[in-house]
Amino acid sequence: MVQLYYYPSNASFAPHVCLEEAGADYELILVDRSVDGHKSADYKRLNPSGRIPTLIDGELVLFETAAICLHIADKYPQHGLSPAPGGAARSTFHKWLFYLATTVQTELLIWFYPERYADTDDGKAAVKAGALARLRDMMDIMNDAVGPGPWLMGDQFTLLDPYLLMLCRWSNMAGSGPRERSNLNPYLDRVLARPSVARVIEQEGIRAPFV
Ligand SMILES: N[C@@H](CCC(=O)N[C@@H](CS)C(=O)NCC(=O)O)C(=O)O
Repeated sequence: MVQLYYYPSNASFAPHVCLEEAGADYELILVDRSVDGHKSADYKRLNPSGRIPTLIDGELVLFETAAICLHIADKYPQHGLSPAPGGAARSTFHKWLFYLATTVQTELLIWFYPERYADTDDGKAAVKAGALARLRDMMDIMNDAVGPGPWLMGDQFTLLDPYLLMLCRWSNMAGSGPRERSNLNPYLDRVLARPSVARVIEQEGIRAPFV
């Protein structure tokens, strides 16, 4: 059985949805952020970055959200959480996965942790304002990318969809207005309507509205 170290509404959300989509046999392990559990020596032995999530699958210990989602997709290929290797769809899928993980998610971390980039209150406010302006541009890009959907990859629901849903939730907290975008707005409702997503929201005890 695989184990997912998680905290409600953290980056563990997308892998958690992937496990549900795949019908996987898994165990959730709460990392108690209220006592900085993600910075404990025991946790950092698994994930030296001291961040959430981490996935254990037998001898394999994985961190990095995108790598964990890809591992689940590869382990349960019958659920089609990623396009088959070798074609244009797979390369397009990689493009969006890297964009979400390395550009959008990173910008969100700058908005959520401005103290890592500036010391003064004014400096932190400037860091957040810059991140928010870039997040607005990114929401425009993702709005165009989603188009009429129904999913980011068109007809195929993939791991990109819970990933983007999760980032839109955080981006909404930052004030970038994903719900104000004409394609993203109905898209978010479609992803939220997936039974797997509803189960994860309930299991993690996340209050409505999600985004
Ligand atoms: N690139 C990492 C980022 C993970 C990450 O930043 N997780 C947040 C929670 S959403 C975290 O653990 N933050 C605590 C910290 O940065 O100290 C990933 O995708 O797994």
